[in-house]
Amino acid sequence: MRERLKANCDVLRLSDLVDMGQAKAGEEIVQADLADSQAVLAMVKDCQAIVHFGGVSVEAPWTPILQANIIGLYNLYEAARLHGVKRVVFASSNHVMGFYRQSEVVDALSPPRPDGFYGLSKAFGEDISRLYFDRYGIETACVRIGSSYPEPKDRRMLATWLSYDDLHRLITACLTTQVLGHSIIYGTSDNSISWYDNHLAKHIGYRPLDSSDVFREAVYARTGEPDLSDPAIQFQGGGFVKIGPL
Ligand code: 15L
Repeated sequence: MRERLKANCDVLRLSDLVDMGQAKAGEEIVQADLADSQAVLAMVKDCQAIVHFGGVSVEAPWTPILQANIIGLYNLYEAARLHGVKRVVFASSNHVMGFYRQSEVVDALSPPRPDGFYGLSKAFGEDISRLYFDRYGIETACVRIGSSYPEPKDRRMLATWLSYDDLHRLITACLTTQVLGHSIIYGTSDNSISWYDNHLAKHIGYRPLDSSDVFREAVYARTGEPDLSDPAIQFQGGGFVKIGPL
């Protein structure tokens, strides 16, 4: 999103745990460890809005997830509160809901069923953002991103795919809708096969313009018949439901 998000602001402040090199025109770079509260405080100073895509983004052992996704989220919301930032777009994940079946459709009110420590940490992010909305009025869009890649890589991603352009449209909608509140929205393109119902997020005004449908035949042709006894085929979280010590 680095290039696309420049259209949304005068100055785009970027941050990562690792060195991002030189800032380009219209950018600032603040290297920060999310688990370091002082570093996060400095990162958030003077920001008008936060698009939080940091942290561990796949299933992983508990310790790094605790540091970046749990303590890191607390540090981020404390920094937002202290600096008066009023809007956050939080990259949540479909893995908050990974143990729903691929034969089910979930909406924003379906109870979370995380498929691992990663999904659990995203459910925590959704909860802490709700607390900071209820107490301090910091609005957050919890975007349960499906699979954002140039193309769907497998049959599961026909349901979860989110094009880069639609992801940018979605972030833009979250940043610009007049009243966001604390909202949960599924981040996918306009895919005919879908496990997600966004009828409770109409106020955000997101309209996907892309669809996995154009890739469907090719994906079917290059992938084998699914083994219906495989949990990765049964559950929405796909292979994530089988990763790690759980
Ligand atoms: C995610 O949450 C991950 O960040 C991403 O790497 C994908 O694996 C995606 O979910 C997915 O479910 O395909």
